[in-house]
Amino acid sequence: MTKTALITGISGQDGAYLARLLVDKGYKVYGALRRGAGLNTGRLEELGVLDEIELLSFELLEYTNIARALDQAKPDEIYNLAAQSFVGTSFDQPIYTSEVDGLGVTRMLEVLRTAGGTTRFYQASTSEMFGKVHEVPQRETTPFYPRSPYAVAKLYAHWMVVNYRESYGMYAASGLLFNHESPLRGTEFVTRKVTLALARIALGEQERLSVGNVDAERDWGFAGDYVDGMWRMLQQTAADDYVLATGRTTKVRDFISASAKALDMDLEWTGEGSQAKAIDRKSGKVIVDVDPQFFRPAEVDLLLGDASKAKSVLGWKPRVDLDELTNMMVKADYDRVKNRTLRF
Ligand code: NAP
Ligand code: G4F
Repeated sequence: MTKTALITGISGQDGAYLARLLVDKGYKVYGALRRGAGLNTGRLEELGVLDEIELLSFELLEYTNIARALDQAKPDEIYNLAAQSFVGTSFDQPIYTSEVDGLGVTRMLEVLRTAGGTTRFYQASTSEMFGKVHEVPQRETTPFYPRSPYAVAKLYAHWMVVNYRESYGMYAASGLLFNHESPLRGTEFVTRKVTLALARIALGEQERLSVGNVDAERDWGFAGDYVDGMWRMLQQTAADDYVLATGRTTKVRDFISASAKALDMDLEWTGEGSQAKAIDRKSGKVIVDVDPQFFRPAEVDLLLGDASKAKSVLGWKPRVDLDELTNMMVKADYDRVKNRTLRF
């Protein structure tokens, strides 16, 4: 029998990859889309899945929109990917972020609970909840210490998922996902900001890239692998929480160097903190510097995940490593800039 899925946050990076995956598995997919000045469907078009899904108008702040989307889609599975997902913005918009990323999830759970039924629910939780980390690597049992309004809101939502599971027996799973990237990543996130800027620099369209804390370390994987993990979490006998991560952590400055290398640039770093700079050895030009406007009031210095539980229970493992991911992102941005096909 054909399964039906409802994906919120369909216009985002993960929404597009998950829609592609579920359509390929034979699902009927409804995508819940926020309508702004225009329809933000570029990523769905890039993966060739826009015409294979049904879009529903949806704003997570509107209780009625959630109820209507559930009524229209009658899904077997819901993937709640919608969120104000940029950590930096959460310091400027802490109340809005809490409303969407925190209370928005309670709204969804309440609508689901009162509707009854057997719909399975996936919540997009995050490694940011580990924040000022208590242990390395981080796993499902690691205590949380959120360091941003985004992470605090996501932690509230995570505990609501656990609470609804324990209180009402709902199938509600929480994915503790470490950073995952792709050519469809938003340009405000550091990996895509870097690959796009360096592609422009290589093509003579930009002089310099300015970033924030180049010593932050992240466990970066490929988004296409992580949506497969989300799906696996909803195929188990009982709902649970799982870390998805690669088990390798890399400094921002090393990601920048590797991206530059993929464009035939050879960077030499000098200075520390706000004085850090990278010079291209071939041209002698400073092409990367640090602008304190990109520092955060509180930083998550190091994330490194242990996905052993997902490996043993879900049979999940990442397939694309960071070197492949870097090359994939650099090539996509280089081609987009060169061919003037940049859309997001
Ligand atoms: P993304 O590209 O920023 O996508 C976020 C999506 O949420 C967009 O479709 C956005 O719609 C939608 N949205 C935002 N506010 C909304 C609202 N008020 N009502 C309805 N929709 C709203 O994020 P992503 O990287 O795909 O991540 C997906 C989810 O996983 C997010 O919840 C994120 O917090 C979480 N997560 C991501 C990562 C990661 O590394 N990517 C890791 C852990 C957890 P618009 O297009 O209209 O803005
Ligand atoms: O790419 P980022 O903005 O990602 P961040 O903050 O880790 O959050 C992402 O991953 C989370 C999972 O852990 C998700 F939950 C969340 O939704 C989002 O997808 O920043 C990564 C690191 C940070 O330490 C930041 O301070 O890079 C550092 N950084 C240094 N310079 C920069 C920059 N980040 C951005 N965005 N821009 C910079 O210029």
